[in-house]
Amino acid sequence: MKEFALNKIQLTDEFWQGYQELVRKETIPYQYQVLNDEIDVDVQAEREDPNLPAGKSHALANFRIAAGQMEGEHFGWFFQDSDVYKWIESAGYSLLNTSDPQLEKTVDEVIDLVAAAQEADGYLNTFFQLTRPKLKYRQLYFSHELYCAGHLVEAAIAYDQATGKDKLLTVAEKNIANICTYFGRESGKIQGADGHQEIELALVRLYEYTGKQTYLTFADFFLEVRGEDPAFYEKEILKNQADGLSDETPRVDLTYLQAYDQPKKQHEAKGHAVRMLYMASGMAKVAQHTQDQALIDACEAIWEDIACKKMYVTGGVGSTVHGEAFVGPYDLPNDTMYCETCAAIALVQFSFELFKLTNEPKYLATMERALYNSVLSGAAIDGKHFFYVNPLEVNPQRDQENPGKGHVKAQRPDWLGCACCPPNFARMVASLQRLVYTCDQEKLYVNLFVASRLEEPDQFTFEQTGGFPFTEDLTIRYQGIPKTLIIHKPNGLSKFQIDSEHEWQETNEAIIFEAVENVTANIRFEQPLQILRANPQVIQAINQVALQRGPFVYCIEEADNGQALWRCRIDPQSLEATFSKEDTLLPITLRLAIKGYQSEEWSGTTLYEERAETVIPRTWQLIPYHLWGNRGIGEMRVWLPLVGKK
Ligand code: FUB
Ligand code: ZN
Repeated sequence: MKEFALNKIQLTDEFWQGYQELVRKETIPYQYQVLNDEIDVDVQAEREDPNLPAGKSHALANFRIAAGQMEGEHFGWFFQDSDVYKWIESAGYSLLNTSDPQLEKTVDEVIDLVAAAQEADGYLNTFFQLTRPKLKYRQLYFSHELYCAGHLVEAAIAYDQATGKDKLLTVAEKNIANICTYFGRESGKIQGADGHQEIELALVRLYEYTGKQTYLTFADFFLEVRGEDPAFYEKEILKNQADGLSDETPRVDLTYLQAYDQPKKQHEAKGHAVRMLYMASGMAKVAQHTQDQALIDACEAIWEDIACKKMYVTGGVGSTVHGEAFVGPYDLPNDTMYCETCAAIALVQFSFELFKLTNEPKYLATMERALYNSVLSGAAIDGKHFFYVNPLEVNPQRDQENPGKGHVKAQRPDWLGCACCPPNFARMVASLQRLVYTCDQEKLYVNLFVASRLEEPDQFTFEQTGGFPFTEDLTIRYQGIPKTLIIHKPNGLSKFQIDSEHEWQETNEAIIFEAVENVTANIRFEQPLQILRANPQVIQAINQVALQRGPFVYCIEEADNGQALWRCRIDPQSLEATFSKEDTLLPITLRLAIKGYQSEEWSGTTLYEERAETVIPRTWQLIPYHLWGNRGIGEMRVWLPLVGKK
């Protein structure tokens, strides 16, 4: 199964077009100003640690210094270059959607700068160029050189697609050629993988874009070589010491790096969440072309481990700040977790690639859960403030007093010293339409209810119209060569009613029109409120429920309900729910009011006492989770405790 080039899909969806416009008009210009240090913004460290870079971005300045256009020193994380690449990628997609000569000119200038910073042999990484040139490709246990190269490749493809300008693609291919001269199976070449995965998936994309087989071969190589020799990084460190190049003696955590074994032999999600999911996306992409059964089995097992044991109801992943990582099964704390925006984006990506690999609809359900909740919560509604960590429960005062929660912020900062998430959010939203459709020889798959028009010249047009998730209907029209339409049903919809002159079949997951040439169908459905419980092994959610409607998980916030949200109590039997249009947070969203209870105020000063809880009736106001944190600092929670005795 394959996806469509972005320019074949025209979004008409009010909700997603709104987000794409926000990214185009606000996020992309703002991010450029931050990367260029033009505006005075509060650049916060991602967690409380005085040693972490903060205060400014300096990402473009690093390129200017490397290009010899400016005096100075490298500043910021050793992967700061990738912020620029992801910004170019989002600008590329945005230009594909809407032409903008001023933005294009700015991107051209940035690309000229990137090209100027590249060394004659193709090497490009401002951190190593400016701080430790003798250690290029020699500190893979942390380096991110190939991670940055991967993001460069993805940016180059987006910009070439959008504008037909291939200058960045030339830079990227030259950089990859440089990597290929140093890495490989031949003797004397490096037989190890980068500390942070990304190159694997990017090389497959480059293969798909250029048709050059060598890129697929190298993607496969980087997956084969990771963990093949678990002592690789230790040897690298010792060699640097022996050669007098570095006296660093870091502890290498092979689990964190997913280098304890070869990826195809890994069957659980372990270690750093973004690395894990970028690697898994690369595995699924390689397997689409090689049909390597070991890789397919590993991908499926890793995904099951995540979706059935390690994912939050919001689609967030990464239960701990320690190593920004996965932990054991069912351990899903709501207020100390990580749930990095990049990890949710990576889960969307991995699920999508697995769907392309297997045709299994369960992957789409997870993709949708992460997309509408943990990904969208990554940015504020002004498009200029960003979460790195996406908690499910916040109590600002307690969080502030607890050093174990230093990473949990109740308000999205202007920017982050480690700014991987903000431009990742922008590129995901700007390229959203790529997730909506896929196809194979006979079938067209409609993966999401997102109003849009798909045109495959000389073959077919497909259109879906409707206001999902804010209305309960969808009209589809297909015209063209005979195709089977598989229309995937989004999460939590029920009672489908289909009007069409053509026959259809309905399964739990999809509505199917077999081999049609010309079909119109009106689809109506219900979006009931879902009262979700977690598997009881998730002890953090025992005796609590989460509320969801369509794709949106809901939360309660202090802004609507006052403080002490822990006093909220719910009775699923008598929970009367009313949805109403809300237009102060987004042009459209649905606010939810539910009849529940509030627990008594604990009178007296005791900490423990034998007493029964009493409750009084109370209405609680909820908003979609992705919109929390847009109205000042305050409490928030997703899981709501069940009432005991009334
Ligand atoms: O290391 C690059 C990115 O920065 C990771 O993917 C994020 O988790 C953050 O650590
Ligand atoms: Zn991130």
